[in-house]
Amino acid sequence: MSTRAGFVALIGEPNAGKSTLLNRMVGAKVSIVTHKVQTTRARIRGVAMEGESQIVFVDTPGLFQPRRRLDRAMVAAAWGGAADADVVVLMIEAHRGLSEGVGRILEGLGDVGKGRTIALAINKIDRVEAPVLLGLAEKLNAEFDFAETFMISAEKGHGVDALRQWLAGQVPEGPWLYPEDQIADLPMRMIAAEMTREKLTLRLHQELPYQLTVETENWEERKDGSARVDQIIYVSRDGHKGIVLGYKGETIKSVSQSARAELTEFLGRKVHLFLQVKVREKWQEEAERYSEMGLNFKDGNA
Ligand SMILES: Nc1nc2c(ncn2[C@@H]2O[C@H](COP(=O)(O)OP(=O)(O)OP(=O)(O)O)[C@@H](O)[C@H]2O)c(=O)[nH]1
Ligand SMILES: [Mg+2]
Repeated sequence: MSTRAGFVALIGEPNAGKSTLLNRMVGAKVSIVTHKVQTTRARIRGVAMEGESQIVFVDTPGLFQPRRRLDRAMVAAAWGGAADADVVVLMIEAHRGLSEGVGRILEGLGDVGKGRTIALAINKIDRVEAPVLLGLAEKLNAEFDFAETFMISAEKGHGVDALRQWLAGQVPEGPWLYPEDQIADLPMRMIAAEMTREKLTLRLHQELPYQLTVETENWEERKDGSARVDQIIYVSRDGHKGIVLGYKGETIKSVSQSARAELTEFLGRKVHLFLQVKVREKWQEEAERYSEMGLNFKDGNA
């Protein structure tokens, strides 16, 4: 039997459940997930095997109307992911339906989607009744010519196998792109920085999660088999530093503990995690911050 392999981009509005689906498809937490919008900032690949097919899922930042340089770079990365993929899966939230944002994405797909297979995945079906779903599927298919429609719950796993099996038949024939046992290609230092950013996003309120970035500065393998990981949290204002640290350093301490626990589990060995908060007013205008995130600085040009 001949093998197949290809890229499947997951696109959609922020919070649609793209990262949750990627993690489920891959069977490991490769991409961070929070209940807040704009969690994912760059493209993250995760590899899934289905029969003789290797499906490389590409998680993308949510598509929204960008205001800042960082927003623009994120949205560009998402559309770039769609443009580079063999198959695009548009994910929408069942309970939100055909929102204005989804309407704008459908317009964008008119161009980017040309000559590409595009499927619809209505996610979070656990939140609505069946008749609502059928109506929504009909409405969306009247708006856009989807190759196939799936009703799924990325979180609970409903419908996910059917989607994966269908995708396995859609990716082109060809040799596998990654070793069979590889699930991700993000460098470990970046995965570790993302874990810390997830804990910060969960812990901090309002705009703050969007005003910071995390970088792994140093990674040292120790003789006893443990790893020492040093990370910097860049914030843009003095006041933000105080909030990230928290009263008597409580906030940063709890963030550090949960990030360390996750990293320890991921690596299967002891980790010493050291976090430092630095104020860097203009970090969102620094090219190096973008390359560290896996984004293209110039994509953010207005
Ligand atoms: N009820 C329900 N919640 C879900 C489902 N899938 C994802 N979620 C939740 O939706 C929220 C957003 O999930 P993410 O996977 O981070 O969404 P995303 O599309 O990657 O979001 P961005 O990275 O911000 O673009 C999280 O709280 C998930 O737990 C689902 O099938 N059902
Ligand atoms: Mg995401």
